[in-house]
Amino acid sequence: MGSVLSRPERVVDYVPETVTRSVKLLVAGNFGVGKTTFVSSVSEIKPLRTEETITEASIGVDDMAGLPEKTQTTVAMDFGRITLNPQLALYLFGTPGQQRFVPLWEELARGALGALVLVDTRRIEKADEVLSVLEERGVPYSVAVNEFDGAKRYPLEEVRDALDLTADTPLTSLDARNRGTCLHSLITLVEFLFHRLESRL
Ligand SMILES: Nc1nc2c(ncn2[C@@H]2O[C@H](COP(=O)(O)OP(=O)(O)OP(=O)(O)O)[C@@H](O)[C@H]2O)c(=O)[nH]1
Ligand SMILES: [Mg+2]
Repeated sequence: MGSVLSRPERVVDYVPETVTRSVKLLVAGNFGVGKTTFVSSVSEIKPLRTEETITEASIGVDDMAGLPEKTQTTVAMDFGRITLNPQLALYLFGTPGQQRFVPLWEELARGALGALVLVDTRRIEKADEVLSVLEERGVPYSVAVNEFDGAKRYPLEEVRDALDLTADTPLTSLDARNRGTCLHSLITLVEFLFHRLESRL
């Protein structure tokens, strides 16, 4: 097996026989923060996407502010897989970002070990609801700032304060189009979740 950084051209559509452990993770975040892009960047199988074209029916319902070029939105989920090391497969479920789909999370969150929450610092206040939903459902999470082109960069400590994250919540930054940065955030989440599990044994 090659490095996870060199994607095997998505020819791997089976789970390698060496895999002994599989983990379900959510990729969450509010509307348009880059969840579908993230799952697509990371997945070693052709990701399942359930995107629909945004229509006029969205006006006044979905939060389009700051996203004038967005034409598609996830209506059910994104799905991808990555074999992080020969023994460990991650199944990634990207949530739909629009508020009206939050009830769907109930199903998606079932059995998830944790969540990676993407945030866009230009609309950081929108992340609060996402974090609350995860906290209510007892899903542990880490946070990653998706650094959009042209968005102001803030020190991560400022982001931590703005989101009121606890000191042990992992916080990273990434570019959802860049596989290496996405993997870094994913590995940080997995290490956090495994340490958390071990400390409870
Ligand atoms: N510049 C830049 N653009 C990005 C990045 N990530 C996503 N985008 C773009 O931002 C838009 C929204 O990305 P999506 O991946 O659809 O976001 P999403 O969170 O899945 O959106 P919903 O499913 O509607 O909630 C798309 O046009 C992406 O091409 C990024 O890291 N940098
Ligand atoms: Mg999406």
